Amino acid sequence: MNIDFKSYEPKWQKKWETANVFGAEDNSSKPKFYGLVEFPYPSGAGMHVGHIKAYAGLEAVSRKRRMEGYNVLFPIGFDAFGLPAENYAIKTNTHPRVVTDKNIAHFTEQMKRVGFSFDWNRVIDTTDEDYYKWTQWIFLKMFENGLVFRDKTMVNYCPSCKVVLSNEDSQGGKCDICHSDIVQKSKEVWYLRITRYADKLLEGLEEVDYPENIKAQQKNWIGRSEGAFVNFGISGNDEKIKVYTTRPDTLFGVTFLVIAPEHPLIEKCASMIKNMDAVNAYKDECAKKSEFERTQLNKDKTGVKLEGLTAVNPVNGEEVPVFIADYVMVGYGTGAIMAVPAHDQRDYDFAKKFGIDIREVILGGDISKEAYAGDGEMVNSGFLNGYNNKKDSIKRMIEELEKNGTGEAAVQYKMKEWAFNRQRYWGEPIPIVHCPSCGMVAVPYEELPLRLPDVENFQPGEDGQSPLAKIDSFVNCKCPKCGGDAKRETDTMPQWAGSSWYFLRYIDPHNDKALADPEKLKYWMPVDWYNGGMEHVTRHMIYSRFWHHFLYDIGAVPTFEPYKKRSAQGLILGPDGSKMSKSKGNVVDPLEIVDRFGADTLRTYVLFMGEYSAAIPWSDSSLRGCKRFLDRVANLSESVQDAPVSGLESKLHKTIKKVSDDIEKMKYNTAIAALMTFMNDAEAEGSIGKEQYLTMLKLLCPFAPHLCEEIWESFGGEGFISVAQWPSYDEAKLVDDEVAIAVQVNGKLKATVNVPTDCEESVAVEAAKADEKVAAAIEGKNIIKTIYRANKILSFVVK
Ligand code: ANZ
Ligand code: ZN
Repeated sequence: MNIDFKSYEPKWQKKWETANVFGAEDNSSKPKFYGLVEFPYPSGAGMHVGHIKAYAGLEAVSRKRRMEGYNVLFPIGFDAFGLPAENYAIKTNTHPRVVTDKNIAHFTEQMKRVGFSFDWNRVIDTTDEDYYKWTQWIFLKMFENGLVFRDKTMVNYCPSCKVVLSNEDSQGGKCDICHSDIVQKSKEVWYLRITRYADKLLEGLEEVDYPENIKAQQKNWIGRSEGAFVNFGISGNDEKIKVYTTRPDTLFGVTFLVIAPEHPLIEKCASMIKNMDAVNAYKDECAKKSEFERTQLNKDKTGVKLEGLTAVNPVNGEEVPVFIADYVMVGYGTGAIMAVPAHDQRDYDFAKKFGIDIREVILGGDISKEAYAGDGEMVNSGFLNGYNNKKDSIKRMIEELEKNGTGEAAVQYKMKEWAFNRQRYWGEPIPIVHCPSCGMVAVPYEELPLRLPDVENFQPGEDGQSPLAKIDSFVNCKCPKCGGDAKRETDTMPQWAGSSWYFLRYIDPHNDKALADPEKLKYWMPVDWYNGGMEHVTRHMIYSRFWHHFLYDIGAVPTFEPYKKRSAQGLILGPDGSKMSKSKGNVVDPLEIVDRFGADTLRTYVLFMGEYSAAIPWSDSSLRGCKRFLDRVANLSESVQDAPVSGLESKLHKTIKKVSDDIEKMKYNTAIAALMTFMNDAEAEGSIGKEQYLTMLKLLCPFAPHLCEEIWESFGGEGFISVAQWPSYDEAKLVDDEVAIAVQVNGKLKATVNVPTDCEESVAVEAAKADEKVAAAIEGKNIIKTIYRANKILSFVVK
């Protein structure tokens, strides 16, 4: 048996490609399976072993599905717009197109050398104009449907990358790309109105099969909150302060208001505020803090009272002071809160520090010690006195506010609108024209794709302008509506645009009439199983679900949810147990492993190393163990005989069941372990039947397909083992092998009964009592003694 993987691995990769073994069929009567893995960003560094693990999981499932008779779509592509290619282009003065093509070619070669069963006819590249034409098309549909807007706001700006970042890309106050500190900057930017889909994003979670932790993360990210807006008047002025509260029932307990330091009311009421210097100094201080710092619960409370300004409580006419404080965020709710120190800990800490009244309106706590957030009887609360649960009192209070026109029920979301822009070159141009007389005008659909122009200099402009702004021939254009002189938008779309719909394009990657043919979409959608990283749960996963819900609403896709099932792989850590990183020098290069041990060993190892969803350190010795296992499987071909080996029959059927079940549960490690055990058993027997051996190879094929093809061929197997029929097991053979034992009653042989080999006494006794003759012999008598010798005899002494 040839065990030189260097000769047979490339051979089978070529054969698979020539015979198009893994091509998905569009018009098939077979049941379909659409397995999706997160397409890579083709970085200059090439593939990481993490990619291999991320893809090897659904690779095994997809291969099993093909063998089970499914028409499988298991595609791959490249998410290739983005900063690294552009930064590299700036550094080396090479066009990002050139860099990207080179990286894609490198990734492709690497993935092919691992033998993944991707359908290479359907590869997509988000930077391809035939692809981004449709990304722009979706953007224009959203524009048409009022989901796109521009707004001047404070944005997260990375001074080092010179880009405006979404909240998702600047979590913890750090730039996701270069990790520098984010500063707040006022800028007019593009937004997608994702909050309009917040409820649908929540509803959709009810119908999908995602792990609970993923659902919970998405729910938290969306952060639906039910409460009320309440309008406070300002004494001596017509202005109002609108607050958002989840506890309108505590309105009688309000002893001050707090507005965010950036709240526009400060400018509006500047003439009334007597301590503007102190106010401005505080504002400057806040601008330096990240949102993350500001929202830490137990941080020391700071703030400044707006001298000269008092607010009027709409339920009792009471005048209360107004503060600015950084624990109130301008971007959430209305940027203003009614403070109820007796029942909110942040307000409590603030009131203690600034010597403000703490007024109890719900009994049950000890407000001399801390705020009480629980339920209880309402006191000091006018018409709410005597109410004793918050559900009823909130309802009653909202009725009152709505009746008086001083407030209303409201729902807020933590999720903010999606800042949809980058001021860089290597992205999809936003297809909008600014016309002095018509305003913002969509580029006509028939003019898509709006191509990225060629530029010489990729350096971003100062003040966060895109390099596109420097290209007059791109910028100057005619208005599509009135024909007058107009200017093109020069922002490009963010990294997350192209990946928000890519799974749809795989279904029909070359269509130039639609993003995909509706019939094909109907056949293939939804994605049956999507595997990826936990880091994408609240960004890519939410964005793409949002786009999909929108496309569903305009009738462009046939399913509401894009992904039926989602799973996540765990990281591969460096051999030292820390995260793999270049700086630590603990990165394992997958291609080096392929060269030294073979693709099959690498594939088997990344799935064998431990629980799939866990973070596991790389281990060379365990890798070698996988190599030895595969070599022994190959060597076992020397011990093959025609007839099945009876001692292996039951074991084989148990292995079929175990491997089949475990792959479905992503318990790849125990599936591979079961195959190892079976191989040990076969070695111990000294021989294995040909059919038994080939069955074992079929089970191993999803993990180590090259070796299995090679052996299959040498045994004259028909076609490719990669599409041979997946083995099924015989229930009857799952039971342990049986032996016949003699059953005596008071020394007389009454029967021989079949019991499992080596079974315990209690099992043998049950089996014996079930026999008619034995039952008759002991009927109505007491068993005073049983003597049992496993696999031989069971003897009852009765009286
Ligand atoms: C009065 C009150 C009394 C509140 C009480 C809570 C308890 P979620 O669940 O997160 O929506 N809040 C509102 N806007 C805020 C902002 N921009 N920055 C910081 N805090 C803000 O919580 C909403 C609650 O958080 C609101 O309800 C408000 O405080 C505060 F016993 O109003 B509450
Ligand atoms: Zn015009």
